Amino acid sequence: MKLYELAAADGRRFSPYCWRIRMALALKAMSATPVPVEFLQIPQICGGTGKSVPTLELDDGEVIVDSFAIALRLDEMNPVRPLFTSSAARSHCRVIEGWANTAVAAEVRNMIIMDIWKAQSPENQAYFRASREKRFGRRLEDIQAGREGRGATFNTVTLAPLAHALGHAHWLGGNEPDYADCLMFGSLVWGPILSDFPILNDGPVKDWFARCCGLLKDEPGVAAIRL
Ligand SMILES: N[C@@H](CCC(=O)N[C@@H](CS)C(=O)NCC(=O)O)C(=O)O
Repeated sequence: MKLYELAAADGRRFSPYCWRIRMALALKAMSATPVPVEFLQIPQICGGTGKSVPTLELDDGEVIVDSFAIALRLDEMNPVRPLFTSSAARSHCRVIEGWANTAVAAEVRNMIIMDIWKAQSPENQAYFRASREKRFGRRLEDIQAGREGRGATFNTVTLAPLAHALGHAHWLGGNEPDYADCLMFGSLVWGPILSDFPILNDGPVKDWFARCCGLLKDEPGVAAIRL
């Protein structure tokens, strides 16, 4: 099977949603052939079926778009080392997904949005700037401005629920990592992949993030992460 993933001009893979699936595959000891695509190539994935990344294309031609749908499908295909151990776990992961998307990944994006832009090829820079400035109603420079001040609040307020959970268990999945860990890891990892701006203070979240990096040390880009 093939995993279409977002790549920067130099090949670095940085999408939070794609990293969720990269980690999910690693937890399940499954593999997919990576197909790196840049922003402007996304509309052509699988003849236009894959409208966003990650997109998973199975060997029989089935195409699955959306990271959560892909995670559910991976468990159907291979129930060993489940990403979701129960229907309650699936439901709780939806809560974490909503929070991860709207608060965590969004705040990381706002702190590194110029770094995201810089990492693209010229034509993808133009697309990224135009689409994001239209979506957010502000220049990229203005979105990122003041990140030094926001970094502290991000750690003490936004990430407080994560630090709370990690005070009670080694992983968000409890004794073993599960899809909850993938959701949060993906939402954070694009910071250190694309930017020198430090997004994590010392503490339980940073320790857990380092444990996730340890699990994924063979994935391209992870060994280079400096926290
Ligand atoms: N809900 C989707 C969101 C995926 C998503 O938004 N991916 C971004 C890349 S990080 C994308 O494909 N963007 C297309 C674009 O900006 O043109 C998921 O979880 O897979």
